[in-house]
Amino acid sequence: MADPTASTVEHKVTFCRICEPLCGMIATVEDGRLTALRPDKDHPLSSGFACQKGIAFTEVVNDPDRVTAPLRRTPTGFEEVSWDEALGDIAGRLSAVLAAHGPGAVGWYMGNPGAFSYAHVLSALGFIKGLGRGSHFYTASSQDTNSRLMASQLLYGTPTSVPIPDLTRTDLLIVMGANPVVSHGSFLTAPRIKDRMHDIVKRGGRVVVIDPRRTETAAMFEWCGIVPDTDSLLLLSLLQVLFAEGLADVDHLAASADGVEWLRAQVQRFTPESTAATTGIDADVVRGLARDLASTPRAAIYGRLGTCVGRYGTLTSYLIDVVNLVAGNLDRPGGSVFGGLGLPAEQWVNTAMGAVLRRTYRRRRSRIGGVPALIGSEPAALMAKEILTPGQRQIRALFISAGNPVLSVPNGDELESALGSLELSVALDFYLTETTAQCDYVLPVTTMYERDDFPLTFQLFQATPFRQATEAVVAPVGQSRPESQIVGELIGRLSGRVPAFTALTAMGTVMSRVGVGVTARRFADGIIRVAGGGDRFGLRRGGLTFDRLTREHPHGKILDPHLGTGRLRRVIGYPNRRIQLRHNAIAEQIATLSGQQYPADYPLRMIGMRETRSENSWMHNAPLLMRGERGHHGLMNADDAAELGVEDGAHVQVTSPYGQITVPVKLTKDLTAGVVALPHGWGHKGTGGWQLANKAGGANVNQLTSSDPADVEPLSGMAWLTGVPVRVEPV
Ligand SMILES: Nc1nc2c(c(=O)[nH]1)N[C@H]1C(S)=C(S)[C@@H](COP(=O)(O)OP(=O)(O)OC[C@H]3O[C@@H](n4cnc5c(=O)[nH]c(N)nc54)[C@H](O)[C@@H]3O)O[C@H]1N2
Ligand SMILES: Nc1nc2c(c(=O)[nH]1)N[C@H]1C(S)=C(S)[C@@H](COP(=O)(O)OP(=O)(O)OC[C@H]3O[C@@H](n4cnc5c(=O)[nH]c(N)nc54)[C@H](O)[C@@H]3O)O[C@H]1N2
Ligand code: SF4
Ligand SMILES: [Mo]
Repeated sequence: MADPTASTVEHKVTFCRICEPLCGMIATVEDGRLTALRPDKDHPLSSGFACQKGIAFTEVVNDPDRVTAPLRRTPTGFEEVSWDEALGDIAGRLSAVLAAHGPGAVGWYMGNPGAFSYAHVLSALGFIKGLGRGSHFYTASSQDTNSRLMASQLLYGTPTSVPIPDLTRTDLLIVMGANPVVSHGSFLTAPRIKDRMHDIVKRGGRVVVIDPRRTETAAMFEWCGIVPDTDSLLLLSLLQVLFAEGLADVDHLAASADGVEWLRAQVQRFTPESTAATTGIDADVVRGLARDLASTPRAAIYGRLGTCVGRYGTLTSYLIDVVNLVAGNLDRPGGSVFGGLGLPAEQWVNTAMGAVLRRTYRRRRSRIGGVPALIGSEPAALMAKEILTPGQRQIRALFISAGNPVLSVPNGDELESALGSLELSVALDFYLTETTAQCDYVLPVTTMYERDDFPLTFQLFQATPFRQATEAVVAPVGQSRPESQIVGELIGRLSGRVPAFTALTAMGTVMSRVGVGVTARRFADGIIRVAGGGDRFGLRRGGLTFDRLTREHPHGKILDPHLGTGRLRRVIGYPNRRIQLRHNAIAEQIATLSGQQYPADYPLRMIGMRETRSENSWMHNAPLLMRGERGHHGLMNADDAAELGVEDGAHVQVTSPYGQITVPVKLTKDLTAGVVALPHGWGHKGTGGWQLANKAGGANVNQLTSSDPADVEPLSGMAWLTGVPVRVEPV
């Protein structure tokens, strides 16, 4: 007879969704509770690798500090309320705001983890856009990728065509402003990315890292130090050499791009000798790199966060692609190539989408600062001012899901106090953070292991074309609910008051309870089915569906050993299917490059720094990751420190024109002179409910960054997060 006290233990195949490689995981579930996570040896790409954060996620799921019931703020702290009460009050107050001020008074900020849940993205977007014209939508991408997307919009006519390095075939990888050994790769889904880079060297190739810091990646390969925020000049010099030395791939250029002569004229004056003093890179090194890029048949430059968040993010990203193009490495095996979903009629999809997105970009501007709205989202750096500045479209109600903008967006203090002035603020999160603790309601959401998933956002960036989907491995903890369900209930309650929602509910799409989740899943299933490898709704026998992926290919399925090339015409969104090099906006940016001045009393430059055991702001409450009394500290060049009388481990005051923090610094030789590296995501000052994180504390580096509209990158709305002028003083 079965022992009724015996526990059931299951091992469920799934994958991690903290960062972009999406490593395979095996979840141990005992009596319905997640008790352990270990790397999946049978995952075809991550093959037994997972990092410490992935393993530590059990502690997040079961965190005693986790919010597992709806919370309402009262003058004396948060109180638990029922879902019905919370949603009823939110819907009522939102309706009042809408009735009095219209959709322009409502905003939604979706943070980074949102991008890892297809249902979250689709429901948040559907909700805020469904409210009507004028509503405000923000994502973490204005602190992360918008400049990269903008460069694609200019070059290829659509922000969604973003090339990635053909990692598995390249023989020369130039990594600019990325630290994949710590970040595990970004805008690039490549499990075991460190091994993949070592493979390049093993097959006789090279990896060169251009970075102000000799990072964990640079230390393993070749390092070329650069002065922060000067990459555009380096890239212009690479182009100057490629043209001047006759190394440009003129046939490829003529066949695929318009504006080549214009480009040649733009770069002419940027000889390596003329830029060396500003970039800190010798002319010989630049010439060598240009020659290697042109003569190595399989070579690629790859830029990421460090090249996106300077004052010239769009220009730098644009120039990275242009160097790849001119050196003959764009859309070629081992070069910089375009992933894709393998949709039928791909080029028509891109043309149509490009036309719509370019039109939105031309027409929609932020109320404050007049910055164009790339991919329909506004610059989060301006969110506080949108809340605080009276007038039409002033934000009075704000939803924040999967984000901690008080720590992640420039001028955290300004945003924190702005949140307090809202008529309604609602967070969808499982922690009380520096941000969510300022909200009227905190609605508890499921973690990634409590929901099904298909990583829709990351399909385009896979170094090896691959599909994996998962079902939830445990039931929602406590009263938590998936975001899509919460949104569905709100839509149901707003029906009759918001026209689009009334239509949706009337159409028979049951937009209450699980309705939105089901609709989103149908959409994801539809994408899987029409995309490469899909069953094309029955036309292709044995092809993939969402269900078939989870049931028959739980460890995922490689679709192709390599990315496709020769795809340029299909990924371009311009009707003439050619790359457009010539843009007045680019010429204007190039013209301002040499004239940049820094205020004299801020002689140093601040850069960011990601840490192996952090994920932005939100994994500082997991004991496994905080072992060894971990805390916040910056890095300083040892010679700079000696000059200022700063000792190793000492606390220093860092001051920028925008704010001031105090932080301990370690001294290092592995940093370009004049540079201070400060990790973001710290500054847990006790307002949140994560006790271990609060104990670790730290400073909010985004007190040093600017939320002035004049400091937002004008083409893409990107926040300016690197190369910020600072002064350091011992305390
Ligand atoms: N462990 C860990 N992994 C993460 C995260 C995390 O917080 N922790 N965050 C995730 C997220 S949200 C993202 S977007 C990705 C980011 O992924 P990456 O871009 O690979 O990671 P970063 O560490 O931000 O790398 C940026 C690099 O640019 C350098 N840099 C700064 N300024 C400049 C400059 O002006 N020029 C050049 N050439 N380099 C510069 C920095 O020194 C740094 O090494 O990482 C993801 N993965
Ligand atoms: N100075 C400086 N600032 C930066 C950066 C930098 O390099 N330097 N990097 C920028 C970058 S690249 C990024 S992406 C942003 C990140 O900025 P944000 O996305 O605003 O903040 P995170 O710290 O990632 O916080 C994520 C929040 O989501 C919650 N969460 C986790 N999983 C889920 C989920 O499944 N659902 C929901 N609803 N909530 C969830 C966590 O509890 C946490 O509160 O920071 C940016 N800010
Ligand atoms: S590298 Fe990223 S995806 Fe892989 S286990 Fe670590 S956190 Fe998860
Ligand atoms: Mo990011």
